Amino acid sequence: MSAPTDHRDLLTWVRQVADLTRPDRVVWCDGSDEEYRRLTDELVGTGTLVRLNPEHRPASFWACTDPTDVARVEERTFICSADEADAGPTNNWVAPDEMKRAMTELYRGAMRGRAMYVIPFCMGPLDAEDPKFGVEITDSAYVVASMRIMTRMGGAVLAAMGTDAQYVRALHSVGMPLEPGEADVPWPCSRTKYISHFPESLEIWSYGSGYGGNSLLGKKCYALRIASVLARDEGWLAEHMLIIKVTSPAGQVRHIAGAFPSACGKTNLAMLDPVLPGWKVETIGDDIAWMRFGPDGRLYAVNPEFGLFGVAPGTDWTTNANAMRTLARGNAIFTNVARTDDGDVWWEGMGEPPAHLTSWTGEPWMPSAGEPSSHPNSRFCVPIGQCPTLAAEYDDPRGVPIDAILFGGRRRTTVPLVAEARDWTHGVYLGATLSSETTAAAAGAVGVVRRDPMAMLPFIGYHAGDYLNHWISLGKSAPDTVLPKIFYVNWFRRDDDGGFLWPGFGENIRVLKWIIERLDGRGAAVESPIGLVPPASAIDLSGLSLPPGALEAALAVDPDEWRAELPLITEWFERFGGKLPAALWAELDALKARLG
Ligand code: SAT
Ligand code: MN
Repeated sequence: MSAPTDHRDLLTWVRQVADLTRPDRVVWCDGSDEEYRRLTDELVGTGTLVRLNPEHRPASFWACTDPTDVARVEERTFICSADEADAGPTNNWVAPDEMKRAMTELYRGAMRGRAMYVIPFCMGPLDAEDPKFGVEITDSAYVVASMRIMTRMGGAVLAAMGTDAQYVRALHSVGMPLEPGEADVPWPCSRTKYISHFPESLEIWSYGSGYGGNSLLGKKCYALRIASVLARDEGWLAEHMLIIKVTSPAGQVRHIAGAFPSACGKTNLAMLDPVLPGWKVETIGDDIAWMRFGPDGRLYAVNPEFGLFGVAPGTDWTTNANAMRTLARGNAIFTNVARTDDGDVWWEGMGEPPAHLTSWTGEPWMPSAGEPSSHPNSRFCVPIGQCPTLAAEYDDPRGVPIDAILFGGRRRTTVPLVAEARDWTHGVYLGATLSSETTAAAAGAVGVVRRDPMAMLPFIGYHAGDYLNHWISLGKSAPDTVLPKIFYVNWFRRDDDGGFLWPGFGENIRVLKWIIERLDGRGAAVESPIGLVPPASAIDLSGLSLPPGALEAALAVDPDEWRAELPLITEWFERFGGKLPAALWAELDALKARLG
């Protein structure tokens, strides 16, 4: 196919990659329906996708990965800045030359026997003042089909790039060339994996994995790791945050952004179905927020993505009806969930399991099986445009003005349901010390408490100390009265028997209502050592009956539990050496003094 662009640099790069990787053919992706049909037909042919029953799941597909390729691989993720100090203590680092030398050998001939797809894409609306372009080259048609759901991609993007637009070069190979006559497997991938970022030259090199977070390079690799570096240099924020629009019964509109680690309920909160009468929550984003200061000094947020890549297990009509409605409209790719005998999907959390399923590993499965039918990090990938609660402002390149920022983690103890920061710097401190139990979204142990600053630990593309400094310094560009107010939330606190103290999901509107009352200067709050906490009477419980004392226990700030956190926070801050902002040490000292 002749190249449909006169972009010199792009043409040169595509030729260089093809010369190195030796694909059978080069395909420039136009993003059309016809192309999507062709690619998904091919993927059905190779067994990567199984077409689901259109009566249940119109135009939707089921995929199962290789059982070793199910999540992000943080151990194999590298920030290859020129200077090691710029990657900092929380990232793996290899010198860019060395990494490129090693990966060039891996890429040599890596696409033999396969097609090489060129995907022009744009993160955020194409009509933005400064559209953020990328081009992903991949040998995976699954990646092309998924990128079509997750990003604005294809011919219109290539046209908008003209002959010289700047773009991020994102190179991906599953690392499994095919010898002549060799049959493909449904999920090609390599045992060797690298997810490498070159922030200075705006490049991403990914090798060996087909799993979303490792292969859909517009998402975590570009929109967080590379974009966080651009944001540092250009004075904005690229964050792992959902964005919602909340309208009160009186018609007052507020916008809230919220950072939570992977698999901690961001998609559910982004589509919250409020239980309180008259309240409305609309969705703008469920995973990534790009935030810039507007001419009025306020912080405006845009969702750079075009689709949802949500955790399937636990998603159901009771927990997230709007996700279920979004999926019911079809056009979805489900990965690593179970399939029913009549061509629907099923996962844990959907109520009673059918008598028989095909599990995510492709085996027959029955409810008596000792193992879940779906992988705990199984995902649905679906266009966000199908979400019934999508806000009209979703597509607005100016974004929405953020009134409040939530930082949240998954903690069984210690952290109360909600607390308000005293000011911006204290809020940055709360974000910097955010902690959460690890989940199946990344390879490794699950349930271990780790610090996860702003839920960005695996996604900060530079030194985490510099990142926290960036947050502190942005707070100086506007008075506290126009900056978003910062809150810390924990939906996951447990009682002594291990039960959740707070019901979560649609009931979380009760917490959002208190937060909004605080924005308005109303809403009761009491001082605690860690911030302003509502008395139980300040949370609207109308229509909800909780066990006696449960809300009080969910809101409790126990000085002993917090004293036990102090050495952990100190140890965490010490990892940053001289780069931790002095203002954050001062916040820790003040907390120590308050705890006595
Ligand atoms: O796998 S992704 O990185 O895309 C999702 C997540 O872990 O947040
Ligand atoms: Mn995420």
